Amino acid sequence: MIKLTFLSDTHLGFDLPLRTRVQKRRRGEDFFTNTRQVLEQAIAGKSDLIIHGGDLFFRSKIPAQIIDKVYTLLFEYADRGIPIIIVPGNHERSVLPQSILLNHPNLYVFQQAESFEFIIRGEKIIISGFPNIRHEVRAKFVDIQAGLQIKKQNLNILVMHQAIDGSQIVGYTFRATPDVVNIHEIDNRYDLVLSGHIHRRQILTNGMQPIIYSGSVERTSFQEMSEPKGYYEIEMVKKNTGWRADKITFLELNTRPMVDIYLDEIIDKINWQMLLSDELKKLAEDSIVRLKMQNKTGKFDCSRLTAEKLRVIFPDTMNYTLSRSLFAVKQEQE
Ligand SMILES: [Mn+2]
Repeated sequence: MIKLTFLSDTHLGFDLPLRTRVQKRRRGEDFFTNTRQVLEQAIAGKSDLIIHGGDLFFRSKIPAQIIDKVYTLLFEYADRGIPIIIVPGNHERSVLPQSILLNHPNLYVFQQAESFEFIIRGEKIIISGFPNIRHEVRAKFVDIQAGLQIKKQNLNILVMHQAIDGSQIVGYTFRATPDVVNIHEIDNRYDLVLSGHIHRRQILTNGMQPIIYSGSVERTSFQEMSEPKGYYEIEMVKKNTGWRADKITFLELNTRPMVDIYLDEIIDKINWQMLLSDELKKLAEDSIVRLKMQNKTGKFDCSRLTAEKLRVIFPDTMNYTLSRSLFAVKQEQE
């Protein structure tokens, strides 16, 4: 049996400014905490390989200090003996920043379409993959795949960072467009397909092999507010007919609650600050709050919601964001 830990979309560096004028809670450390948690559990659970499906960082231009913080973390776990394989995502512009820390022999990063070989307990495992293709992946996929190694008797795994036919986010299913991989073109000799990019965890199938999205390790937007976050542990077993995914387990990570507060009944009252504060007292103290309007066409004075005032109302343990609906209201008044 070969045990894999699969995570993706860690978006490290998100909401982690280096110098800030105002001291307030940032969400950045939550992403590091969950990433570390996955790596820690992979070690404790004796995974043979850790695979990261991309969007390691939250964007392509990253301050050096954050690059070092991320790579130091990877280096630390690679040094504990488990190979870590990473496919660069779209947020990295398909290339990870260079660093001496990436030279650890247990760190593998796809620089192009290529295949990495591992021998584990006498079994040959080939992990093939390619950095995110931003445009027209559907037209390119067959050619890319042809450049990858695949041998029937080995455990063959394909890793990517793409939308695939049938993958879903809230209210949308990706299908048959130029930037979506054709699920029927995935080589049936792969025993397992792993992908990053879609932040909702899900398993697709084309009748050939499981196609797994682990989703993001924390919520990057309110679109993901109702989705559990975590990663997968996958046990591959060699049967007479070949390798099979014998056990696929989603392991949930702690996430902070995301909550919407509607201001319609509050915003025009003289004591709106107190009313909002009362609403916040009903929430978990680490909530991430979005302020919203239900009635977007009403005449409300949203200019009251200055950062200065909100900072006083919100406890330091919370984060808040303003919904676009508030700005829509404001515009209508002008
Ligand atoms: Mn992502």
